[in-house]
Amino acid sequence: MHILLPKIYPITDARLSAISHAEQVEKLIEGGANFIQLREKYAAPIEFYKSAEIALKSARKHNVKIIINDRVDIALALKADGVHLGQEDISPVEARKILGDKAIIGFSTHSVEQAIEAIRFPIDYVAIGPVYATKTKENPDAVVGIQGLKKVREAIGNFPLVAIGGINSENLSEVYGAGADSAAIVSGLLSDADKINKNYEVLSSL
Ligand code: 3NM
Repeated sequence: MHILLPKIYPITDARLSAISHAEQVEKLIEGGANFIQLREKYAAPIEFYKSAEIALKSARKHNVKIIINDRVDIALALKADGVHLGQEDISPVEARKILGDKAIIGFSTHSVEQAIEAIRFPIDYVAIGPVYATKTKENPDAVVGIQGLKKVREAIGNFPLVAIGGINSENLSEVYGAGADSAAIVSGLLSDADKINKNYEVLSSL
């Protein structure tokens, strides 16, 4: 099942923005976002669950899709629109069994080989990264670069492809030029909470 990805795919970060997932979602929606991933690497599962529940309520009011990072259980419990899985999370095959046909399932890859393997899974999009150096992820994989992104695009045909890692207004056009359908962005969107809506507007107009 392939989906139509947004050009800009925001991913929340409560530490970096210093505001809640729900507040980030509201600001992103003000800026025009309609597809947002909630990512929480530090809080306890109960805290993430509660804060995702509030974020999801405001998303629902605006018909905005919410994808939960890593946690299939939280996505299922909250009836979120989908889940984004990493190489060390439960397999997309199991996630598909749990969440059903309608769920959106994304899968992170960090090399051409992983991307080729990924498209055999029952997923809706592949993410490749980090395209550029990033400070947002702890222990990131090696930078794949624009050349790596191009190679992934060539290897996976027209499969929906998200680029991630160090993307900002300056390198965005290069990322699309290399074949990404969508750019997933954390720090380039929300490191200054007061500018989140404006940043989304600007990035999505490029
Ligand atoms: N995943 P920023 S890089 C969450 O390579 C994440 O799979 C990556 O944040 C990967 O836009 C990354 O601030 C961090 O660089 C992206």
